[in-house]
Amino acid sequence: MKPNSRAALGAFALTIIAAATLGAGPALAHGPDSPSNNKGAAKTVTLTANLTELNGSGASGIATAVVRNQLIRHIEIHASGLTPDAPHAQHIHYGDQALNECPTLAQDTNGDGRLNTLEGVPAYGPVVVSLNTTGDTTPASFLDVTRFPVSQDGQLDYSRDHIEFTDVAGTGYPGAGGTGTAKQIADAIRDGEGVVVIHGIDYDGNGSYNFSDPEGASELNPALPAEATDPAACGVLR
Ligand SMILES: [Cu+2]
Repeated sequence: MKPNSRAALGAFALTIIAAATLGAGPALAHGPDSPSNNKGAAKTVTLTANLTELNGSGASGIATAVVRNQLIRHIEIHASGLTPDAPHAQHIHYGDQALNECPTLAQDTNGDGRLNTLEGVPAYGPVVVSLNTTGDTTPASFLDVTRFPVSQDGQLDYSRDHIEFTDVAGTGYPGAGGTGTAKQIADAIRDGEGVVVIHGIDYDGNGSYNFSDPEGASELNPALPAEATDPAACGVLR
C-alpha cells in the first residue's frame, strides 16, 4: 500500500456508494415488519458467519456478532490462511436489493477470472459497517487501511465492542439516495441478511499488494492496488 493512497480513500468510499446506488430498485417485502423477520423481532440475537475463501485465497474463519436493536454489542472474527502480515479491510455488507449472499465466480462479469469488490455487490450489497480497530466505523472508513487489522502469519483475530449502525446511502431503499435507516439496516442484519467480507489477497504471493502485479489497480480507485481490495473471504451472518 502506497503511503500517499490515503487521500484517495474518501473518493473510494463515494465510488462504492455511487456504484451500489445503481442497483437500487423497487422495495421488496422483507422489511422489519415482514412475518419472516423472526430474529429481528427478538431484538437481541447472536449471529455466526462461516467465512469461506473467495478468489482461491485459501482463507477461512468464523465471525460472531451479538446485535441488540441498532447496536453491535460485540463482534469477533477469527480467520486464517490470509495474506500474511498485510492489512485486511473488512466490513459488514448489506443491500436491500442484494441477494444477501456471498458471490461466486458466476458474478465475474468482466470475465477476468477474478471476483473484484464491485462484482460482488449484487450478492452482498454495499458496506454498512467498517470492522476496523479504532475510530469511525461507518462506510466512510471503508478502506482506511491504517485502522484495519493486520494478519499475523495469515491469522487474523479481531474483536470490537459497541458499534452502532448508522443510516447508509446507496443501500437500495426507496427514496432519495437509496438511504436505509440505522433501524432498517440493523433489522435486516439481525434477520440474517448481513455479509462479512474480508478483503486483501496477494495473488502471486510476492509479499505485498502491488500495482505491478498482473491484477493492476483496483477497479474502485486507481490509487489502490486490486490486491488490496479484492475479496478474500466471505460469510453470511445468520
Ligand atoms: Cu467489504
